[in-house]
Amino acid sequence: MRISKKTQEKQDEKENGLFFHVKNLLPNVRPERISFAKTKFMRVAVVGATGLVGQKMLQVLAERQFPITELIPIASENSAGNQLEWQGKMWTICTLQEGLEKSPQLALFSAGGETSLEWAPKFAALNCVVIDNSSAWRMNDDVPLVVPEINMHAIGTQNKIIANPNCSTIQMVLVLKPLHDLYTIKRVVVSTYQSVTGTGKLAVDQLMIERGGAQSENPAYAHTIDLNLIPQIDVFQDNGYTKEEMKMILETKKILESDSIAVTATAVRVPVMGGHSESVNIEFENNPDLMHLIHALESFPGVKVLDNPKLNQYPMPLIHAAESDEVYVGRIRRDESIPNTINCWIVSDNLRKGAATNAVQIAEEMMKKGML
Ligand code: 2RA
Repeated sequence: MRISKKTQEKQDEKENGLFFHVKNLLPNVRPERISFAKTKFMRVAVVGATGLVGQKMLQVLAERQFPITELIPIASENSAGNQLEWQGKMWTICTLQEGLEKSPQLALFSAGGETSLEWAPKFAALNCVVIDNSSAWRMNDDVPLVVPEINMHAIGTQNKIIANPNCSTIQMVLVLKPLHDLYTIKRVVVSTYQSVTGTGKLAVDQLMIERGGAQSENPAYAHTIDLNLIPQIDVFQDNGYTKEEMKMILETKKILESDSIAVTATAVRVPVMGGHSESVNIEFENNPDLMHLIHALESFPGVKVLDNPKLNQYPMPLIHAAESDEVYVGRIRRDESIPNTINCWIVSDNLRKGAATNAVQIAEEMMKKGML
């Protein structure tokens, strides 16, 4: 599916002339393969292996040829004992306790905050590196919150639990980072348009059942999602913001290592597959040069600029982001209502760069540094 999409894009490129500001449209560049010879054993646990993110983690581990000698898929007691196929072999799904007893060197957790709070320290105590996709550890001062292109330096040899940021934060900070380095960000105003895949299988089922004209008997949301928008992601906090909005605010400051960046967010669930989208207004201390700013984005790893208004080209979740590891940015323009400010539109596959790919990249970088 990815190949045909890229082929179509290349065809479009030929027909329309060169895309403005597009670095390249080649399929994702995979990192150099980690030498398997150097890694005699790599027992890797995937906690939450049957969920949407867990399944994507397995897909990304296989695609990137992460050197695994033993896969330890872990899921709920209900699934334990079932077989799961991965890389042409059958692997038995374990409980957390069974997985712990297999003493993995790496565990990718995506099974919710409570599971992570209880079990991540138990795995870490056995010298296992835990990369946790829940929000449980993200704001803990002793736990690095990492996007590899930005702050691998936050991980020290003492860190056994590493937090994977929230999906909507990852795609935003990848765009903010090169711009903050150039012009110093004062304030960010973001509104999100988040795919149902961010909630999980139940939400995808709800959308599809509603699209078929029926009502889900076990809905993920309190409201209809098909042909609707829900301006609530996660639970409300005392200040009137949702937990998702507060994650974006707090995690951005931690990853960019700047308490002075003011962030305000409105997070909205939309009946969309393929990725999360964000309308982002960024105010700088210094007046940005738009061409220079675009060049900085084009040069930043993991970011692709797709911005050609004359040809109606801008990033879209289903068309560009789905099954891609890139963070796409377009609609880059000055906010003419206020000095030193731009608007842009950021789109990325929330299950890949927003979750699985980022987690696997952290593990790859730790291996390269001899931390794993
Ligand atoms: C969502 N950000 O989209 C969440 C998933 N981590 O609901």
